[in-house]
Amino acid sequence: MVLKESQATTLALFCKVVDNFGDIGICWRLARQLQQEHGIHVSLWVDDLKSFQKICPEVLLHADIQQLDDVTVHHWHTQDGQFSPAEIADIVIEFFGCDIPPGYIAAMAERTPQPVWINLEGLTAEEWVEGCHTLPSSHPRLPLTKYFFFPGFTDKTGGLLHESSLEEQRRQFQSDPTAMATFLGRLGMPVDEMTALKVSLFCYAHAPVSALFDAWKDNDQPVVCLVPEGVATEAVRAFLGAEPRAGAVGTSGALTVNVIPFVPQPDYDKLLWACDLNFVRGEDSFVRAQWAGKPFIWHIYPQDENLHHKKLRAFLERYSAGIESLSDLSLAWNSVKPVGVQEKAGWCALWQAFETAMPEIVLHCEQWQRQMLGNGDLTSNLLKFVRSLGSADAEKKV
Ligand code: TRH
Repeated sequence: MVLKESQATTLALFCKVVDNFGDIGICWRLARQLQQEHGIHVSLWVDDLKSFQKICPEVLLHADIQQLDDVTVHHWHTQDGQFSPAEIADIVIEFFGCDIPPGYIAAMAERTPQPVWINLEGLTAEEWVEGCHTLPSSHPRLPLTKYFFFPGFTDKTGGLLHESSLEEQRRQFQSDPTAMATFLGRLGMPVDEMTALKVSLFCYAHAPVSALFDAWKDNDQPVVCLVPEGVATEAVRAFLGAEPRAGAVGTSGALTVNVIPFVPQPDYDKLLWACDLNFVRGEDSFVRAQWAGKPFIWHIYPQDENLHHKKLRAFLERYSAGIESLSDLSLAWNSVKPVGVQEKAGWCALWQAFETAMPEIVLHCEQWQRQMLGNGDLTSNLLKFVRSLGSADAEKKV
């Protein structure tokens, strides 16, 4: 890839929102970081503006093209369309094997110099990733090569998304109890509950939420569970005996459940930072919880033939550092080691063991963060890789 000195590097990022918001959550983060920290002109192509708007309320639903945080956002609503080589970016990223429009690919082949084409894959802790990271794949018909880029937890992978100012922002927020209380208060959490164990809950609908609620009701110290609207609706409705709309709140025994609004993405980080324990899911909230420096429990996205069980075990093998109660609760939460719904004693025991280990887990979180930061951040690693493919000219530009 030879880039002209006089022009800024351009990058097109294609994102198909398969389900939920995770895919656009990751791509939006990546797009902003490329633009803000590396001065790259990013065009983000996304097929589902409604999902995008959930995490970024500034998104206009009916705009074909819009400018958001200096990123050009294209509503990608068709596979048709012709492109000229001049319209093709220097770097083209398809997220998770989404099909780039054939007209765009044809123009990529005609462009001189050719763009660097990357398929950004999903995150997994499995070992095979290290062998596949950065592997090339030739296009069956056109003179184009696509490279597979894997995020991951080791220095033989692309690492994790992490903005350069994230640590500083988190530390500032967490060292300011008033800011944290004001933030939680804005979400609807009463001031007199600030001393309770604060838990945020983000999971898929099949998580055993009611079983955990039952265990929390009997907890020694009060637990406040903050649930964004639209999450775990059945269990929350059953607990509250009312519609789980933002603002709804109910208490039973030691447990208070507060339904909070689904917040914009930057506020979600603050929610993770402000809570003592976070239940997260999928990929993006899972990674953000690792940067929050607080204990977390991951609900993994379910896959056919229980493939996700393998992925969960692979992560726990790397992460849990022999803290048994952390693995046990994680496996039960994902029904890998099922605890019967009625087995309240089982859930109470799992929870109590985990709660006791929380101080140890907090220390472990810090150590894990340092280890992950040692792998570099995904955006910088990706650009380093692009540079390694390019000429000396390209090196100066990226
Ligand atoms: O939405 P998800 O379930 O996404 C998943 C994963 O990306 C998974 O890998 C993918 O294959 C699957 O979708 C189809 O969970 P995830 O990844 O945590 O993304 C949620 C996003 O929503 C994340 O960017 C954080 C954001 N969010 C907010 O902005 N505000 C909120 O209040 C909440 C709860 C989340």
